Amino acid sequence: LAPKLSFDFIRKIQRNYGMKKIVILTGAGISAESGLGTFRDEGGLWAKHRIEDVATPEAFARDPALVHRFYNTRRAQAVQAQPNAAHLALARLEAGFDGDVLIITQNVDDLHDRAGSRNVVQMHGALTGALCQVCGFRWKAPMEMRPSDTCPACKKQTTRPDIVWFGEVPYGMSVIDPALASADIFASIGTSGQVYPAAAYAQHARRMGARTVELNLEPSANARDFDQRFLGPASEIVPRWVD
Ligand code: BJW
Repeated sequence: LAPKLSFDFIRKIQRNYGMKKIVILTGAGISAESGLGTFRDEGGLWAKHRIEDVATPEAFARDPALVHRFYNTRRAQAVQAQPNAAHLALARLEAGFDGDVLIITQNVDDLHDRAGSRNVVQMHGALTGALCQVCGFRWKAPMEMRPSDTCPACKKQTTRPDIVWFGEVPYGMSVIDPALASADIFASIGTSGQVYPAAAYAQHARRMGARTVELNLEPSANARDFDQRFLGPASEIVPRWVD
């Protein structure tokens, strides 16, 4: 369940400013070649569903069954999906790098985890998580969530997917902010740069001294914030960048 960083690692990135640090922001594009749809590309999720219907707290209050169906379908797709060469390359980078690698992912799938990356913040939550809207308890989501589900802790019918919707505060801010401030390299992979606060991270890291790199199919909305760019499918350009 998000966020899931070891306490040791948090201490390390906050204190060891002398170490080499790579911060990597990933978006839907890195999982596209694993068969998971992006949001804003042609035929993407937002072409089939209105944000106002499925990705806001108001939508969930209005029609929880519809929102659960949307996330149940995506949960089933994510379980079937496998990490691709880009996820695996980032896990290799973390294992072989003499310093810290932090992945901040906007993705709610668990493909970084399953690829073997250990230091991952899922800033927009996780399909594998369920959250009680009343007591804040979190647990592993069943494959099919329903409005009638009860919270294991408070027993109320107030459960929701553990996803960060528009208007909600993303997870992991207390880890992300110091990591950006002390990054030597900031890389952005497969994200359109249209959703904040993630869209501002490159600018923020660069102002704090990081070299910024974008890896994407096409330049993102915040393309001016990068010192360097590699264009192409993530499964090709990420392994090339890492190895
Ligand atoms: C490939 C590829 C391949 C394809 N290889 N690449 C006005 C101005 C500024 C901000 C706001 C504003 N009005 C409202 C806001 C805030 C709002 C926001 O940003 N709105 C904008 C739309 C304007 N943000 C929020 O509400 C956030 N919360 C917030 O700001 O809280 C305040 C706060 C912050 C910090 C501290 C204190 C307070 C919450 C945002 C929640 C986003 N939620 C979603 C849905 C839930 C998760 C889910 O269902 O999965 O998260 S929206 C959706 O967009 C999802 C994604 O994580 C997110 C980003 O999308 P992503 O990953 O970039 O995907 P795409 O499809 O856009 O792009 C894919 C890219 O991949 C493209 O570039 C392709 O080219 C590329 N690609 N195939 C490489 N094979």
